[in-house]
Amino acid sequence: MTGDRAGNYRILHEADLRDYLAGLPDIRKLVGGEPASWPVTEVGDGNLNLVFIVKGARGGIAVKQALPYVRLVGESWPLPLSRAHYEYLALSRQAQLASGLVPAVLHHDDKLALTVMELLEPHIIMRKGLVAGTRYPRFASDVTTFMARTLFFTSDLALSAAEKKEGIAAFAGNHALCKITEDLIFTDPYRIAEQNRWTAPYLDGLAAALREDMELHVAISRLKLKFMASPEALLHGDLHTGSIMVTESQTRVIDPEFAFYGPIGFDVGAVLANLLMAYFASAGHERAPGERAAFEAWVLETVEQVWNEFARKFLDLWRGGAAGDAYPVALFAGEQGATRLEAERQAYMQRLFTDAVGFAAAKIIRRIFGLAHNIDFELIEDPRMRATSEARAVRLARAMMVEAGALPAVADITGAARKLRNWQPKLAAG
Ligand code: SR1
Ligand code: MG
Repeated sequence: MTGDRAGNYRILHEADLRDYLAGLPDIRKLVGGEPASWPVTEVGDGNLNLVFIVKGARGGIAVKQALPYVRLVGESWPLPLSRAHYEYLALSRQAQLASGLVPAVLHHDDKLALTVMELLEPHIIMRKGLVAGTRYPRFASDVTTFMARTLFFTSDLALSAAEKKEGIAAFAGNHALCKITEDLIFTDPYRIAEQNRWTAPYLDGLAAALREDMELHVAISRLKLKFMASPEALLHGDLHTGSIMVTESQTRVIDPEFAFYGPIGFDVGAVLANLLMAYFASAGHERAPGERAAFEAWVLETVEQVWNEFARKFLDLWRGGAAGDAYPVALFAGEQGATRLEAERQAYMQRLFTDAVGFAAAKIIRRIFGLAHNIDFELIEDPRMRATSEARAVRLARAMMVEAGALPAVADITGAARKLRNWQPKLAAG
């Protein structure tokens, strides 16, 4: 049963929430002390939901409640509460598959579209750390473990056909969240859409060029079709650096409310895109030339590690005795079979790489011309500098989307990014 159909939903304000939580014996014990003394603070800065932090004598918790509309836009844009149900389902599956890399769920209420989770402290949203120029030594290893395990073990390489189809069915109702992605990532940035925005007037010419670029329109439409029609594995669905909380020694992937069965490259591409945006935005955050060079080098190294480590871990799982109904063992017997299957694995990974690069490009372009932007660029105060960083990112993104053949390996992408670091785009006059 999902929140939409269940009734009894109400938006909880601080005092209501305190009373509600006080009525949950396990939560009350965990937080500790008298509920009347618990500070409850709404801290959500995402686009969709309410997020509260509640602290008590013994500990703290985080509480997420879905609103019946898009927070960023308001009540004029209704959105199903059922997304909280899919997020809970995804978090539960991810906890089984990638233990320790997602927050522990302590309580879920479908009717209130509310989930109580462990409080991640002193973790911060990774995007904020990247803006500050902080390096995260565990990140590449943790995020690739998360992706390799959640994507491999929910794919046809690991599941029977029946299990896989039941998985697809369990998430099929999350189509309103998919529709957000289909519109905001794969359609709107390439047409006149009311909610689009960009760093005007500097990027006016680039925005207009995007609307005329038929090669790009074909490429983005192919990617959209792949997103809509390739239920390869259970995706996180919104795996940007705002959906990851970090310390220098820990990584937690949060917020899988966009989860559904889709193309594996979409999650991998999201991580690559957000690192590349952090790289291009970095020039706009430096106070002295070269000040962030070590950080920028780390970001590009991390881009390479994310792809290489993901591919290695995914392949290891596959080689380690995949029990899924795809590639039946009986068809690959003997030395010849083993050799042919290994060649097939390599071809599969090359295809995943091409998908990931295309999706990464789409994710960069949407953050510069679509509705939802990110603080990597938004916090660059000087609009001309911001537009310069954004134009560099768009130049790489276009090449990634329509000239994929010229960038066949991850080192080609990072090499191209490095070359664009000081490129001076022609901007419209301010
Ligand atoms: C209207 S929601 C805008 C964006 O916020 C989420 O984080 C997703 O990325 C979505 O596209
Ligand atoms: Mg989110």
